[in-house]
Parts: sequence; structure tokens; C-alpha cells
Amino acid sequence: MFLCIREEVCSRSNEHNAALVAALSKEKIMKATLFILMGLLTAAIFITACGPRSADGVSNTGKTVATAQAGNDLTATLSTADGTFKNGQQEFTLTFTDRAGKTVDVGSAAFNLHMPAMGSMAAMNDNATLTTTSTPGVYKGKVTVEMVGEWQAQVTYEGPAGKGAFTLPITAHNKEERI
Ligand SMILES: [Cu+2]
Repeated sequence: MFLCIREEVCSRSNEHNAALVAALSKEKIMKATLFILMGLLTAAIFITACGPRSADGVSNTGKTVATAQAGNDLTATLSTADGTFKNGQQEFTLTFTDRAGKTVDVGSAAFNLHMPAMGSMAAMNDNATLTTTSTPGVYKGKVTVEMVGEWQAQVTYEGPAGKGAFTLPITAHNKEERI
């Protein structure tokens, strides 16, 4: 492109070109950085808007541990924050939904963790306390799980959706276990 008449001019021109290229790429990097930052900001806003929000954790029902048909065309879903059920103090959410996935108020509900007798060990029953939340059909539960292993969560309810009883199979893991 550049015709070199004298060595001096030519080298200067090259220097200038190099500086120009550097300036241009700097601008490009700045633009790209800005673009990425804008993207990250948008993603952050989106995540915040769609993530868990309410104080009582109603919208944050966590990850599913077990589901079961609850009768009256309802499905019950038990979930915990990390999707695992562990021995010791365990908090959970129990949600009743209709076929469309909409939460349904089932009135009063009871929850008992049952483990049948095993050899010389008597049957175990760990009762959970269930409390209603601001969303009808979503219950918060707290239970002291006595041991690891296979449990049957025996759930009963009675209310506007009818009367029902069902069981949810639940495996209680060791607290220290990484799942
Ligand atoms: Cu047991």
C-alpha cells in the first residue's frame, strides 16, 4: 500500500500504522468487554427475577426428592433445598398440585415417617410438623429422622380437595454423605 521513497519515511509510516492498528483493536476490545458486561448484567437481572424470592421460601420449593399420586387427581411432591433427604433434622416442602400443575389447597395434612420393624428392631415412626405457607397447597415440614435407610412417608389430608391418604418412598442418607 505504502510506497517507500526513503527508508525513514517508510519506517515512520509503519510505526504509525502499528499504532493505528493498536488503537483500533483497543477500541474493539473495549466494545467487546462492554458487550460482555452488558450480557452478564442482563443475565444477573434475569436470574434474580426468576430465582427464589419470597421470605417464607414458598417460591423456593427446592429440588424434588419424591412424588406420589395423592388421590383426588392430585400429585404430591416432596422437595428439599438440595434434593436429598438426610437423617437428623430435615426440613422439606410438600406440595399438592392438580393435573395442570397448579397448587391445590388440601386443608389439614399430617406427615409421618414410618419404617417397618426390621429383625429385632421395632418399627419406627417419626412425626413431622407441617405448617401451611402463604401459598395454599404448599406445606413446610420439619422432621427428626432417626436413622438412614428406607422410609415410607405416610401422608393424610382432609379439606376442600377431599380426603386422602398415600405414601411416599423416601431414602434417608447419612448427613456426611455427599450425594
Ligand atoms: Cu430403622
